[in-house]
Amino acid sequence: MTATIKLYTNHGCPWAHRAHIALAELKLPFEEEIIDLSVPRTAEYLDVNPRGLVPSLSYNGQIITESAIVAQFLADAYPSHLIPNGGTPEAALARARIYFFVDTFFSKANGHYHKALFAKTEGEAEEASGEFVKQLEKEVEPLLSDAAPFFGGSKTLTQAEVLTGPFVLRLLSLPKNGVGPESLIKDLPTRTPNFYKWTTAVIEHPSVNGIWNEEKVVAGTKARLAKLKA
Ligand SMILES: N[C@@H](CCC(=O)N[C@@H](CS)C(=O)NCC(=O)O)C(=O)O
Repeated sequence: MTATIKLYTNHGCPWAHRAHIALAELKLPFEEEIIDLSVPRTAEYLDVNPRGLVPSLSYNGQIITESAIVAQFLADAYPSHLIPNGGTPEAALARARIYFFVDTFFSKANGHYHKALFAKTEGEAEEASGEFVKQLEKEVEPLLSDAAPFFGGSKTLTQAEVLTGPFVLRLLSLPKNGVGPESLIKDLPTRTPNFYKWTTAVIEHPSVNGIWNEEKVVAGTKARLAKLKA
């Protein structure tokens, strides 16, 4: 029997975007409800997710929240090319590699990127940007040496791209559009060629860029930054 899937989402949210990539890649039909994040959450939505965050997934009436857990649930429920299910040492190793990559991307690099965007002075922004590229070079670049074009030599998207794709889109787009220093991306082709090649493939994939609205995300980020600076 086909499952009834409903995604509570907002297309500007990178975390919710993860669920869109997984659902698109697994070709699962779903209904979506856009949650307006500019106003307090309704009592109805707080019944769905008491934390008030997006995404939330309703799967045959069962609610699953937290984007990484939603993506994991979908990959587990629908075994596919995204990630092998466990059960053998080979599969467990492939899973460990993917999750180590995702952990490295977020724990070593992405925080510096975020710091560069939200820095109070140009000096602070450049310092964070330098650290971002340094960490990409040291920690992330080696993990993409066999990307072909996706993680681990895969020709198709993997769970690594499901979890990082929305952030890769923003990472390349925002500095080009006047958000954050250009030094965040300027040297990527020469200093992190594996990473740069991989990002190019990631952002071109229709499952990744299907709900991407660059203009809106750039404008939204600029507005958030202006509000913080005021
Ligand atoms: N850890 C959560 C983070 C989700 C999150 O922060 N969502 C933001 C939008 S990008 C949100 O719902 N914010 C609403 C609010 O803070 O009121 C996840 O991975 O699902």
